[in-house]
Amino acid sequence: MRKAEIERVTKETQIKISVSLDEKGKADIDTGVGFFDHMLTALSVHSGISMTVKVKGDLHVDCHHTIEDTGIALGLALGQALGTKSGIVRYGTAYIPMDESLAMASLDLSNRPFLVFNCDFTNQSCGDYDLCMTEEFFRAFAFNSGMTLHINLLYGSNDHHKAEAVYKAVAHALKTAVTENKDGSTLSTKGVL
Ligand SMILES: [Mn+2]
Repeated sequence: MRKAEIERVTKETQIKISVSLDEKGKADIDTGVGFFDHMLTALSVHSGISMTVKVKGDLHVDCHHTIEDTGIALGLALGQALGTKSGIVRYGTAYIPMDESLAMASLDLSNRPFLVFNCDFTNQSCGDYDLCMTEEFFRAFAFNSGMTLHINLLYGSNDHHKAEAVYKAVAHALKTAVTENKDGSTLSTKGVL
């Protein structure tokens, strides 16, 4: 099962998203922001989570609403697909290099939304993607999926590499965390998340 579909429409964005946790990372992404499509494709392929993401946003303003609202809807879809979050590994941590850059992501599918984000960019944008939206995307994604998410860029110089290493590190941490555990139990001393 482990699937979900979300449709979210506001005056700023129209979003349709579906995710499937057990269908091998097939990505069909169109947000209107090329570099963001590149990042979400990496998130899907490297997490092993199939994602269809179709967004029509107010790009005549800038990319802010499009990226933040995609994070909200994708987070809601992930949370819905995970249900009670029982029967999964729950935690994941990954270090991912991309050439000179090294990113670490560590996450807990805990229903305790939190974001720690330590990554500075040199430039304002990659293509029409504002790099400051990386933090906004992951905040929306973490808060709407019920995830504690820590992102640290250890070092790097090229902004494209830095951002891509971050998205891929989150993807690999997520891949581990959503894996079903053998006995289907809830990994919590409280017995419930
Ligand atoms: Mn790239």
